[in-house]
Amino acid sequence: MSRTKAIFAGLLAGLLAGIVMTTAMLLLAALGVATPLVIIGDRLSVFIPPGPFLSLMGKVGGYNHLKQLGVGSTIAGQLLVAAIGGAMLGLLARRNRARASAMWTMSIFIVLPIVAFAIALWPVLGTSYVGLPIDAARLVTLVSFALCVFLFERTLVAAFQFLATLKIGKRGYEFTPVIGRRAFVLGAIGAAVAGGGIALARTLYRRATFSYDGTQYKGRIVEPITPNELFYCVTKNVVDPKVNVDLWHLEVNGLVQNRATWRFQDLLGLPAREQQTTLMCISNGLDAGLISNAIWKGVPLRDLLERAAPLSNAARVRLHGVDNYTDTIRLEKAMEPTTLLAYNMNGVRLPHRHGYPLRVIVPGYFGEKHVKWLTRIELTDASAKGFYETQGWGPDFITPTRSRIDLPDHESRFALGELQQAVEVKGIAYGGDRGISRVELSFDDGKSWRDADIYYAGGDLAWSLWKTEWRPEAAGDFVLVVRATDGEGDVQEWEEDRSFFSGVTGFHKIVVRVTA
Ligand SMILES: Nc1nc2c(c(=O)[nH]1)N[C@H]1C(S)=C(S)[C@@H](COP(=O)(O)O)O[C@H]1N2
Ligand SMILES: [Mo]
Repeated sequence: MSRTKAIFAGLLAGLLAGIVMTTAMLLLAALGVATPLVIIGDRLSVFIPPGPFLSLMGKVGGYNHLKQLGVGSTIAGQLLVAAIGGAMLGLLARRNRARASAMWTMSIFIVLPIVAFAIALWPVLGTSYVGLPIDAARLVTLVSFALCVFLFERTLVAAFQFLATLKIGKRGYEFTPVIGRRAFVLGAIGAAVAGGGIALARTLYRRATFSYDGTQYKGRIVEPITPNELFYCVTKNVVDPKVNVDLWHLEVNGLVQNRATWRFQDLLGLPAREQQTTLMCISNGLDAGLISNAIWKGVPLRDLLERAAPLSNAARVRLHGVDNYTDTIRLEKAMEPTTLLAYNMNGVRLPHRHGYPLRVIVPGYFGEKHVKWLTRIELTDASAKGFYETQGWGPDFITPTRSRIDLPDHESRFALGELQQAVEVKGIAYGGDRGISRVELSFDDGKSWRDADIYYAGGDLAWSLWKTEWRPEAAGDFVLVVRATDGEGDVQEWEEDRSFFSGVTGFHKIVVRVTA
């Protein structure tokens, strides 16, 4: 068998086996199992610092495109590695038939990948999009991966043997004269399987988060309480979990005296608390709408922690979602009565995209800490870090005071002669868990200020809504600026030396053009 023919047969067999394996992974993904297609991205993204992360995001056109690129290149990379693996098999089989025994191919193409997979992806193996507890999820992920590589190895060997015919003797595999026809048959099989894979990928694409990830809530539509369908949404996932509550449970473990697991029904039986709390993403720009307000109902985290009895060296609480997302909060913050394990949002069960069946509410902290699809509460020492924190966001995640003008629109125009009534100026003001005591407006880019009317006071943990009437007296370009004072009397400010990755501070400004 010539060297070229051996490589060609191996490449083709490898590619076919790669397609079969990828299709199997897509099928598993459709069943809610974590596959390398997405968890490799999860594992790698924590190593990208926020600066390069954002510039990469900008280059590819946003978070959703970055995720698509991640999955796409993982599939492409997988097929490439599969083809190279096949070529390797071709070369070795040609040189030494004994080395291509089942023992050998199984070690190289099954055992080695499983070991590498388990080691490299250990932190993200406990992922389940149907909500299996972390340890069970890790086992399912590993067994599923093992199945995929087994399928790869068997397909590879069978396809290679189909292309090459065994000849007795030391010369190993030998091609039959009909290799062209056989290659065609294999190609047809590959195309058929790839067709199935593409159909599966389409189904998954429809289920993916692309339609709603990055949803903002701002402008004319803003009300005191954000309706669930309009609540801003951010997720690291390509396909979000859809938790089956019968498979799911909540664990409390780590540095505690009494470990515990809770079923959803048990949590519903505990004394509940209802509170209005605003959430805002750390990446929310001054004029952006990654901020919303809802009424959350659930169990204070403290009630579960007290029963678990944290050990004296416990300093932080690590919160794990079923999607391998984690974040941590200080134990003292976790013990505050307003830090909730929420199961209701505006009077109904949490929608899937907002963390069904259970999420954490941490008033006064950026959205990152409000872990969705919560499945484990782990008491840890002081060094534990979360997903975005590992990337380099933070460090403190406490929300500074912010405000935004929702009406009129930036760069809107009014003609003095046509203005029958005053221009309505309105917006939001948010002071973390400190509340809002005052809102002021400037119509001259901050030179002078006047009070706006707070027409909806959301309390300490939520935003307040304000409005004021404006009667421009002359034509010209006006720069409108808003600034809020929190409940502790601190005026919103621009912290010059604060990193963008700690969440921006400053003032929202708009330009309004008034013509004669
Ligand atoms: N499990 C999990 N929790 C998560 C995230 C995630 O990707 N996975 N994203 C976080 C981020 S970055 C934000 S801003 C908030 C958004 O919550 P929302 O989509 O309900 O508005 O959820 C946080 N909790
Ligand atoms: Mo976020």
